[in-house]
Amino acid sequence: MNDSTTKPKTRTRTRTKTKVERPKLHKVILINDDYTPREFVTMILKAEFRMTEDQAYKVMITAHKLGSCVVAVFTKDVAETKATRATDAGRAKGYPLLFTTEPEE
Ligand code: TYC
Repeated sequence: MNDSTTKPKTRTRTRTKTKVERPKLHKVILINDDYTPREFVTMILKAEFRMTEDQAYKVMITAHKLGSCVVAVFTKDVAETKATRATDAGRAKGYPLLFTTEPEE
């Protein structure tokens, strides 16, 4: 008696399932401070985040009153680049204006 008579032949097949996950979006958050002029914050929001005067003013005043405000959501790279550019624009004028980022739930 040999192996072929005693053992049922089985084969394992491997299937690859490709899973595409949506990249997590990241929030850009505007942080309030006591020194940056309101008009400057509004101007930066318009320039860097393509907001209208109305939208920019609402975001600025929300951060002013509550301490922070979500500006917009982007892919990680775009959020970080925009937050850095906007923060640097304030620093160039000597303001402590700060934009941070955090991943969405
Ligand atoms: N609090 C600032 C002022 O009274 C204005 C301001 C608003 C600054 C929002 C930063 O994220 C900010 N001049």
